[in-house]
Amino acid sequence: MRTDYLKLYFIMGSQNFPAGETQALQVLEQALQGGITCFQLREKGDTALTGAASIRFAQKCQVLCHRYQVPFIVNDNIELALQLDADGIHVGQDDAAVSSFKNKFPNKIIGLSVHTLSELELAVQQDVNYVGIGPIFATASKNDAKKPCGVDFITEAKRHCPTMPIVAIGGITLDNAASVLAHGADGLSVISAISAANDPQAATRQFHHL
Ligand code: 3NM
Repeated sequence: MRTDYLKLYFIMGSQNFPAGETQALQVLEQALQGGITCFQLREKGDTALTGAASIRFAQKCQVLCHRYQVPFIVNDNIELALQLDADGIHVGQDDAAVSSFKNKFPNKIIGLSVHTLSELELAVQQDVNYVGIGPIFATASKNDAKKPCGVDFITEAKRHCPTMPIVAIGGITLDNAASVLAHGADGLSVISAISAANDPQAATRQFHHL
């Protein structure tokens, strides 16, 4: 996988927007115009779309991503990723084990969330393409987020497994993003810094000028 895909990795689902799906698609297009380098559809939680509506929404996101030549990654939902022939799949520690689906995604991007050095070592053994490390800072975007690990953990993780690409996540804003990169992250992953910005396209652009 090209590590530069991780540089500015936007994540969202319709549940992240007061006006739901319509607003989600508008913001995704603005983020693509602003220069996000990867997108993950994370349709999760009580208000998430389900069934045919969730598939239609995912397809619309995928079409937009491909128009801007940005990888379209699906969070957690193996079936949906296969059905849409997504560019990749991202799973957490409580989701399906990478070994249980890896052979179904040849030449696709596989990402795994890790929170400890031992989880990181396992990710290396499982030969995933990148790890998400977080939450770096406190976040309101994930109900069951763990305690923030701080930027120093990124440096520790990079020292421990220098070849594994790391995308940092959790509470990342324009104000703290430079420090996250300075501590060794290959990329930044955000929800609210773009989804809740007054001008999502401008906010996205600003991340490229840190
Ligand atoms: N995963 P925001 S934190 C989706 O720690 C997600 O693994 C996390 O949202 C983890 O940029 C998080 O608004 C939410 O803080 C990130």
